[in-house]
Amino acid sequence: MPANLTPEYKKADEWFRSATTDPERLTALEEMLRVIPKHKGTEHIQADIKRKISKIKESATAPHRGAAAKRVDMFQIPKSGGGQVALIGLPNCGKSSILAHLTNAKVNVTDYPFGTEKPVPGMMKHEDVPIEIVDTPPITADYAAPGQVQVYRGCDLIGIVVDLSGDILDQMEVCLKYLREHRLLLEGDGLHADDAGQTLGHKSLIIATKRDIVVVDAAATLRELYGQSMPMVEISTVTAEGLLDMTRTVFEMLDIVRVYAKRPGHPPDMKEPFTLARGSSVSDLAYRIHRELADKLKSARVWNSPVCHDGQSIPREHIVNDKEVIELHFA
Ligand SMILES: Nc1nc2c(ncn2[C@@H]2O[C@H](COP(=O)(O)OP(=O)(O)O)[C@@H](O)[C@H]2O)c(=O)[nH]1
Ligand SMILES: [Mg+2]
Repeated sequence: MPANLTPEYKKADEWFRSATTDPERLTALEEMLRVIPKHKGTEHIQADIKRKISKIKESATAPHRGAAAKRVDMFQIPKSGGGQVALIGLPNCGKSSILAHLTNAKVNVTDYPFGTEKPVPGMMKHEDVPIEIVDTPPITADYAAPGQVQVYRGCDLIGIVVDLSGDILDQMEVCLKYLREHRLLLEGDGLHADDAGQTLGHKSLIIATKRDIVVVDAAATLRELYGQSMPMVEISTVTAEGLLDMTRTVFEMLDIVRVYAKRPGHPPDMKEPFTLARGSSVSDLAYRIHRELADKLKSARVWNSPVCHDGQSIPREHIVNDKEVIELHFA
């Protein structure tokens, strides 16, 4: 009996074939199983999908052994700082220049394409908040480095870098196609969840570069076409215009707050704020500072708060605000 597979199924199958990690493969397989027409002609395919699903699930729970488990994956960037933004863009659009300008990372800025071969993380700052930014190899209409998708899967925010002096529409289309194919945008398929219940879609913003050399107003066109769907900033790494706006927008989109911890009888540590997800409480802060101590948190006081007066006692449930100074008293 013919299988008569639907376009929907073929799309899921393509997704499976392009998937680069087991969690993504698993999600794609589950999608295939969900959309496959259920009749006799597809029974063998259904069985095959189920077999693949159990195999992945088994390997996920099996203890890792030998060298294979230890292999370092260069596309797996461990996170640090208040959040991680990963750049995506075509060759020469200015990705590496952003890192060269804002971080200490050693990147290759080149006037020829494909100067960046592997992802390179660097630390930029919004005021005193460190935010990690990841430079990546370029993508084109037909090529992206195998494994690159993992960088985007793991980040908090995707920065679509568009060279204003180039073909802006083509660049946007290539990036959006790649992100959509991998369910990385917060729209349509991006809302698809992985097996841990996490949506695959990520927030994204457009970083329009080379503002200094554009004559015609390409930025206005870009904003008109895509400004509704995501925030956009215009920058130049030559004149440094727009860079503060970029780091501020990234900070706001990360939905984090910074707070300064204070020990009773000591001045607050204003050098290194703690960054917490917006909506976190005083208990969450205590937990961040010291797991074991969190249970012993007795009381807390706050300064520089938009909702309390300086020195006010606050309960452990108090939702912390950006820039608050919090004094923690442990039993
Ligand atoms: N005028 C101007 N040139 C830039 C700007 N950003 C990058 N470039 C140039 O564009 C070329 C490619 O930059 P690069 O950062 O290596 O791009 P990547 O391939 O996306 O990493 C280099 O010659 C840079 O000097 C900018 O804001 N203004
Ligand atoms: Mg580069």
